[in-house]
Amino acid sequence: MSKRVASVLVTGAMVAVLAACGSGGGGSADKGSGHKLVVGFSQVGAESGWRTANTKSIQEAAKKAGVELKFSDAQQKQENQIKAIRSFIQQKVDVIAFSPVVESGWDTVLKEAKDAHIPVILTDRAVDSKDESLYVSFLGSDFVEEGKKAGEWLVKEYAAASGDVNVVQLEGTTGSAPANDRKSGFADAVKGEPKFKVVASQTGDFTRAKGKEVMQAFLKSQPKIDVLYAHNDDMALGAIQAIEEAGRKPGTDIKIVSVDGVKDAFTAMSQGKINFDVECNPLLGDQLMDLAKKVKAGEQVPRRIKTEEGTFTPEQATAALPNRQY
Ligand code: GZL
Repeated sequence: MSKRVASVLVTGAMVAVLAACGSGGGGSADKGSGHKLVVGFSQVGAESGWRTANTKSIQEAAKKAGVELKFSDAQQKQENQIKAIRSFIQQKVDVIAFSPVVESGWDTVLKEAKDAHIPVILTDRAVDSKDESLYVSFLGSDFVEEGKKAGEWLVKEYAAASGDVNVVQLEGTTGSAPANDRKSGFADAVKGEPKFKVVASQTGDFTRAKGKEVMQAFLKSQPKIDVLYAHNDDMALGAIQAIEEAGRKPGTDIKIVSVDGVKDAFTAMSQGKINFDVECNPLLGDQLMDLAKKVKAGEQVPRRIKTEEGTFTPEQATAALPNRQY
């Protein structure tokens, strides 16, 4: 069974303080000052099973840690996240945390938070800002690594194949860190193997509906599809519907490699419909609350905290299904 390691791997000179702070659970976050720690969190949306698990993890962790959480759902719109951050600044929250829906366009509002002396923590997705003073820490996965793992599996899976292997790619939200990085990591992993041809690549915006719609278009426009690489399970699950409605067998006629590792994808794997899944861990809540407490207390925290994740074959997913939390 693939080892699912959600340990914290700390980069940079700082010593990891997260492990020392235990589960972050229990007790109030006010350290006897009487003031409850207030965190403003701007969430991308509710576009996928991964996202709802991430939201649940953050909300439950806040409750457990005695943190007052002001939570806003941006419905995948950057302007809504910017509005939410401005509102948190007006409310003078202690810490702002968010998962940026796209990488660019954050400097202005993050500068406003900095001028208001409110520290910002990035979770899940990164920003491409050059000014590192605009946030204190980034907690989340390495998406390039995830794309690489998907590509490496494909290279192994088709090691004996001689002819062209036609790949279609369902990309995540345009401009988002996971879409950019999972695409580049995958491309790097297969670039030495000319047999792999990415014959079509388009965004499915991380949703089932769009994933299905784009896969329907691929099936119409592409004479030969051997593999689907989906940047998340929800798009893969939508694509499975399209493949089956076209009278083809997902996992057999068209092999599928995906990312996230949500329960519904594990069920599809147990049915032979998805061939490999690269895990992306959404359970960041406890680590985020521990970070927020330390940041508020003025303690040193790591600039980059990377969650370690596993990969799953159908056998491993089937075995993991009964205990899968999300
Ligand atoms: C990855 C996260 C992505 C997931 C998708 O950390 O940002 O967004 O892979 C989700 O399921 O929509």
